[in-house]
Amino acid sequence: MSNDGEVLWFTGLSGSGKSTTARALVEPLRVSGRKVELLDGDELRRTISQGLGFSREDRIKNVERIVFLCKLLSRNGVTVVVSAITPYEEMRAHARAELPGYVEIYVDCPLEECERRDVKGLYAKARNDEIKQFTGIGDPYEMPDQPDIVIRTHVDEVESNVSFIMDYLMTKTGR
Ligand code: GGZ
Repeated sequence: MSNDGEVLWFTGLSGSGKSTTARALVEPLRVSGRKVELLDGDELRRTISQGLGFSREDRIKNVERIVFLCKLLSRNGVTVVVSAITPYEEMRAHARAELPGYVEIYVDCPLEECERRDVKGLYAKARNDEIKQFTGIGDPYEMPDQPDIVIRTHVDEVESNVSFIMDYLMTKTGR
């Protein structure tokens, strides 16, 4: 039997609530006895993916690097929580194929709601053409084909989404 840690991979639009939910999940995962590492797309782009842009090619490179890190961590029993837009099905298929503990969590939030929140003002910039290839505006977000979990951040609270994910893991892994 594999002792790989789970890789809880949050995918969704910018501003959909991926990072908020991912951060809130860390503590309950630790309480359940897991060693946990959080990999946030935004932070990784300032470190291991510094210099990469948002072309299809660069996004794929970015995600490949994250998958590589996940592999190292998860095969040593660490549960990894990833928050990255991961907009293309091809990338998610790669992550799924490479990572035995991969659990895909689609953070479902309508574009209009993400744009209304516009926490960092990026949607406004994208609408003004100041940011090209912004996901959902000038670049596609392909809806996940086969997510393991779907959460709806415009309908449900963070705590209830976190409980839902913990219940899923309990059913699947017994802890
Ligand atoms: C999408 C962009 C872009 C463009 C800058 N498209 O919401 P944020 O601000 O804090 O997180 C987003 C982050 C996306 O990085 P990822 O590594 O998650 O993307 S991917 O999986 O597609 O490689 C957003 C910001 O960077 N950002 N320009 N053009 N998001």
